[in-house]
Amino acid sequence: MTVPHLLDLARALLRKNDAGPFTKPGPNQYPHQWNWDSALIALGLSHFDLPRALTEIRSLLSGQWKDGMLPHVVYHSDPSDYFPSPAFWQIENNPNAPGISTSGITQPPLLTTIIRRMRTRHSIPQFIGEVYPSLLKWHRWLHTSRDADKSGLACIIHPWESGTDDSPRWLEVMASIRPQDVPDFRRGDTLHVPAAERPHQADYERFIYLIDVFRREKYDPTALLARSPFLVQDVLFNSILHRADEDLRVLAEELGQPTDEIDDWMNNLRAHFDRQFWDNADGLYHDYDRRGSASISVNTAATFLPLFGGIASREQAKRLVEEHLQNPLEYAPNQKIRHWLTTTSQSEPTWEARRYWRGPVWIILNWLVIEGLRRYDYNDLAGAIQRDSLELLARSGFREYYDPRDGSGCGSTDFSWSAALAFEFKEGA
Ligand code: 9WN
Repeated sequence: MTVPHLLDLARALLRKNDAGPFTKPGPNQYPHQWNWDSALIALGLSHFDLPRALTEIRSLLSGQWKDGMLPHVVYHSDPSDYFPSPAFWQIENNPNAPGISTSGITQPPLLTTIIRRMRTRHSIPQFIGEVYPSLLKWHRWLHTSRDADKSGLACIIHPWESGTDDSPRWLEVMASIRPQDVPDFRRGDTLHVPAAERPHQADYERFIYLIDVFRREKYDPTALLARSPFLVQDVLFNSILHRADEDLRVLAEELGQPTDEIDDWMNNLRAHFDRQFWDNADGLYHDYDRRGSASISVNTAATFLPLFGGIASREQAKRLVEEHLQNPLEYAPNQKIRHWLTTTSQSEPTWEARRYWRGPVWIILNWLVIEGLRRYDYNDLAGAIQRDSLELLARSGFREYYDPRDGSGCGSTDFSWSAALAFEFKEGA
């Protein structure tokens, strides 16, 4: 299939999933507005309908809490079979909740970087001026209400906040959690996707148990830092945050706004990043379990995100690329794995080819890694992953994730960010 034809299909898909003020990540599986999905969808839309792209972002920001928290889901639309439903979250018990239904947790802060990218291609000074205060407030919330040790590193309190929900990075922490009195719930996620491609029931119970803990604490940030059974400093989340801070700083300068506060966040995060995450023996970045005070030694593609964040040194980047990314026992294609980039290293015993975040290729991760590689001048490798990503999209359609062995599609069909990112991959194709 030619690239122009693929982009016609991508445009048609984003139009099809358009639900008025927002775009559904997947037509059946994900019928509401998700935070980092929306950022990528807006980027895709900006290639052919800038006003609609800006609407996507305004709709997401309409769900922002008064203290700055930008929720992982905004429920603009009618009831659906997605679980949790809006009512399940009980956000009305928090005085900062907005006047619209949302979840009570957040997601990786990709939005500012996406807005800056759009800004390099379009003249949107008025829009930037309009959204800047909301972005600043979100970043400030992450660097204060989620900073458990004054390190500039944000904590996540739920695997859903990582965006990589079922990653084996979370298995040990999840196993340490003993769910009690889990409220009755009926999973919606296995109605549209085979159960073998979704999280195990024991993990799902913990997902729901955590929400129950949070709603009992009325989403008070201090109480959640003190008592959430899941409290993790995540390499992927903090790399994206650092990159977003850099991009926020550029926007601030353009607007003539002060940058000292942003500089402090970045300096603080950089001063603590390696100490908390870098494992010099393995040449990998590992997440940190704050509740259990332990490094999480699981090898997943999250380890490459400091390239996207611009936090790795040249030497660290070299080790990540040469010892891991290009290693056929871990990430590089081989006899068994035909496609870039398996979410989890094949060397991990928990690796599974088709289960959600345990091994499949996700287009978002390919894009984040490509961007990171380009930042460190690994342009040939970035190009190879980009070509492979385009081939997957052309051959198997816009799916949520792909089996890295044969490229067949898994999870939701007609997945919006896979279509949106096709527009980014076309550059240099
Ligand atoms: C829970 C919407 C979201 C993505 C996440 C992905 C998945 C939700 C779910 O779908 O998570 O937030 O129900 O599985 O893991 O990254 O934003 O596409």
